[in-house]
Amino acid sequence: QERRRRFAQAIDGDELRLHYQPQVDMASGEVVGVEALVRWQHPQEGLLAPGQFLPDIAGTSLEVDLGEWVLSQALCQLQAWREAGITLPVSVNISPAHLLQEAFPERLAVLLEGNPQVPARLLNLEVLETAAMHDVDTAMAVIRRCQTLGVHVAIDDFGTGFSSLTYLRQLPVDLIKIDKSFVRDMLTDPGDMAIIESIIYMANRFDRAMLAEGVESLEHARALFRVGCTLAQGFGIARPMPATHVPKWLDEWP
Ligand code: G
Ligand code: G
Ligand code: NA
Ligand code: MN
Repeated sequence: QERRRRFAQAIDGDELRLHYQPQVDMASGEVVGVEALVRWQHPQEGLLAPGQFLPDIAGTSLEVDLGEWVLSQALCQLQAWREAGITLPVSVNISPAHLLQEAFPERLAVLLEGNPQVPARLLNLEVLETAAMHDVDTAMAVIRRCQTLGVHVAIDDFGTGFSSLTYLRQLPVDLIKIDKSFVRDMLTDPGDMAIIESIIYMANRFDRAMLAEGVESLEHARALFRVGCTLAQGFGIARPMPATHVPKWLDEWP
């Protein structure tokens, strides 16, 4: 497919960018990290969001190539920020193709060794609940081996996979990200609020940290705080931004 060939060129031709969206603790005001989100700076079509190209490469080896690029780029950025005196954990989205690859932890180890000044604990892998569901045993083994390297693992879009309870028990993740679809309507839809409260209850029972995504307003932030979720990410806190904007944002953040 033409689109795929073009994307392969984009990886090699330096057309991909990472934007970073802050994650904060509303209780302490602390910035706990940033999530790396890929963009394609297309020479003709402009800055493309993942939704405009990820579907084209889903299930192909390009997904693995993209993941490699994102990981090494994020590690370079971690190193650059540390050299600038900024110690900031970075979360990276890992595609199902990577999570279900038994060789992935070794590959990750090599990438980490390539950046010896970056402590592994500053890297956080976000895996999709739905990806883990395809093959729980492999996902579990891969997650554990990544954690052995020192990296943290979060389960992304939590609650959208319909088997949340079982997977929460089996997957040894450090952080649960409450999907933004539940957060969006939590103020008006009692069903969504009930799901959020249930996720928080479960996360506490299983002793996992949790973060709400899609926090767009102060009202959302307050409501989440009230039900016991203090970690948050969303347009109401900050939009994803280029790495060059992050130091200024950190300076201005309360
Ligand atoms: O940034 P945006 O809201 O457009 O992202 C849309 C989707 O693309 C999200 O579900 C996000 O998880 C995914 N995404 C963003 N960056 C990456 C990436 O580097 N790798 C993978 N696999 N998915 C990503
Ligand atoms: O699937 P994932 O959780 O990785 O999705 C991250 C995506 O969500 C990013 O592409 C980001 O642009 C988007 N996003 C981040 N904050 C908000 C928000 O407050 N509202 C909405 N609608 N999308 C958000
Ligand atoms: Na994510
Ligand atoms: Mn998500």
